Amino acid sequence: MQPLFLGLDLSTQQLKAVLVREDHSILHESSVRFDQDLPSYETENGALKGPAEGEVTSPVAMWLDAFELLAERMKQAGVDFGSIAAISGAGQQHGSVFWSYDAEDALASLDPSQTLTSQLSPKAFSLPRAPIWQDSSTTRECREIEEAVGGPQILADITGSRAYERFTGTQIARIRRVNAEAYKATSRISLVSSFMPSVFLGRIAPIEISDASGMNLMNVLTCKWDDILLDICGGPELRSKLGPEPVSGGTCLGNISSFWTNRWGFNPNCLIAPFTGDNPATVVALSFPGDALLSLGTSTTFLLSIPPADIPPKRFTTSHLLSHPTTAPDAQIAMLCYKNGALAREQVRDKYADSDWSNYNTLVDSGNPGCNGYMGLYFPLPEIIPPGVKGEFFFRNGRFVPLVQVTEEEVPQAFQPRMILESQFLSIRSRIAAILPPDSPPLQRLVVTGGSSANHTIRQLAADLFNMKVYVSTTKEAAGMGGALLAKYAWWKQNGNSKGTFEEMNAMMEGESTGMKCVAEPREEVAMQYDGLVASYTACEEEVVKIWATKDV
Ligand code: XUL
Repeated sequence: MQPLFLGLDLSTQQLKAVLVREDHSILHESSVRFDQDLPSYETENGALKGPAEGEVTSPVAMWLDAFELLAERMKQAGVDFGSIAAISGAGQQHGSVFWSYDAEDALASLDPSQTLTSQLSPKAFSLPRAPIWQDSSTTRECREIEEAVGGPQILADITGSRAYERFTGTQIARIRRVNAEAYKATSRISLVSSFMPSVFLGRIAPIEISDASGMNLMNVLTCKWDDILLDICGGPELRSKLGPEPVSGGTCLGNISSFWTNRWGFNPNCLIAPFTGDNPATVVALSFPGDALLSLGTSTTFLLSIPPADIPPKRFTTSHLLSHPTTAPDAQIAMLCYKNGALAREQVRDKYADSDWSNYNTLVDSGNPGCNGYMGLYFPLPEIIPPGVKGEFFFRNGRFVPLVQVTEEEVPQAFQPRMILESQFLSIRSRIAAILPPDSPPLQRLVVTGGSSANHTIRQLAADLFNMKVYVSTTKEAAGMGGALLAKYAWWKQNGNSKGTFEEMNAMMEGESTGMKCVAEPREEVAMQYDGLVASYTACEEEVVKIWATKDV
């Protein structure tokens, strides 16, 4: 029997499965979309807003239902669960699941004749809704934690990031403040990525190092919890709520629980490995040294695998430094993350291109770089970069056009599809030099992934604007694929390669998994025009930040 490896990706809008063979080729993919497939939870794009300003959550029971539905779909498609040798995966970063004191018992005694949801929800959770990465309700806690350690740069020096609203430490601090009862009733706190293996193991799994870097609670160089930060965010009891120190990718956490063997026919020897965040999993699946990764999903992220920084530099004030899931301490990941990615582009498509991507592309293709002097910054959700800014901001030849004055003449509608792409990408481009380690060779390739990476117009604009050749991988589901590779890594280490590195495992499979195809090349004269636009973008963004500070929109 050929061993198979399952990678699961619990993202904002769906749960996906990628099942691969030992040579990393894909045997099967399935998915469950939360809004469409589980409408009773009434989520919009997988999330619920409110009740408090800035709060964004997802129902934990919906995720459990999604596990059942996904398993059902895989079974219908003929997947032989008994052949799966190991499971790992990826979760949207930062989201947290609060377990009750009944959780360990409930997980350990799951009855295979009943569903996960009926047995775990609500009794195994002290909060029925998990705060997710789109949440921006913790500004007060962000300032408090930064002040308590001596400022944002000091926090970034320790954890790899200054305080961000979505990071789990401040989320915990806010729940402790506004819902002390729930905090008290919490036995353990998981990230989305450690919640998933917990359900497979039948006990609460440790948190993984790369995803732990998105909490503002772990020392990014030593990969250990920082007691001072733990105390600031959750008091002395937080250490026990977080469980053991974070673990590396490829560790073997144990075997799958009898619930899964009896209910779905999994092999009792199936290994469960730590899951990581969706962004680190994408790096694991697609990154080669010298590549930049642009993930165009619900969020936009720009990712670089970099050698470890011995002196955490000033440059990390708007970017993040994450421990590498498999290669820490010899590598780290630098990341920029934007909340307004695909959903913001879709809003512009719906408003100005008749909700149709081919109309959208025609409008983009008929415009010029720099949109004849127009620039538009679009932040329907409070943004991460620049922090907290919300709304739409337009400029004509560098001059701010207040929204009340926006007429067809001032800001032509037909330019907007191109304007949003340009400003989203120029924001990244203006920050690349700052996140590259000093003396780095120029980046070789831009690997694009995520939903919008299938759009040829967006690929060409990226090639021109970043002045890099754009590649796509044959692997469409990069995070799920990264999860499947992490599953195989744990299994491979258990099977005679205990000291082997992830890179060694992959080198044996060269060419099988990561077929990269060049899909767009920069056009020299267009790329030169974009070089000149970086400074104009930065000036507009600075103006937006000033305007936002005075709320004079
Ligand atoms: C990364 C981030 C998002 C989520 C999306 O910091 O917040 O990219 O991981 O799933």
